[in-house]
Amino acid sequence: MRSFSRIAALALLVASVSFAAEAHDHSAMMKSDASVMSDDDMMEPVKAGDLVLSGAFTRATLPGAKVGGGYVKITNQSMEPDRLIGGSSSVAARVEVHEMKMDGNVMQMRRLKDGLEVPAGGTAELSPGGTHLMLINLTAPLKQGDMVPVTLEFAKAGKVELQFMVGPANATSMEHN
Ligand SMILES: [Cu+2]
Repeated sequence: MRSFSRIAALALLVASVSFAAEAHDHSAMMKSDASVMSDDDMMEPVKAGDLVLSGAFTRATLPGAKVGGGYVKITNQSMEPDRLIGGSSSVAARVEVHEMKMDGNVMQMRRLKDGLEVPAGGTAELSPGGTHLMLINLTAPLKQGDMVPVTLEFAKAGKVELQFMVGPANATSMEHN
């Protein structure tokens, strides 16, 4: 009886140790992979006329943050160029198209008044550190795992609503490289 309980206790100890090790490995993996989202998180590409929009994502924001970024890849299957001229969202007062530009030694962003061209048969990519959508005056923090509806407006294709997946604050891409 005594040896049985000792074996049972040992088995329990081994089980809990291996569980802890597994939990630890898992959290380490989650941490190192936090900036890249898995294929499971990716939205299906959205077709709008001759445009295909894919990999739409935004990033989690801290409470009180006024702005968030929006990133998406736009492919134009037409022989004519189109132009992303703006957008709107229920989670922000305004949505603008911004570019990053060096001003002396300082990287600044500013609104592209004429929007962003999507070349004929080509691609325009909005990405962190580059041209992006700016969600201005957020109505609430963007929470990781949520979906945010954003309507993009194109000169030719018109208005297209799509869902942006909210990734981690440091997400760099939703595309699997
Ligand atoms: Cu911006």
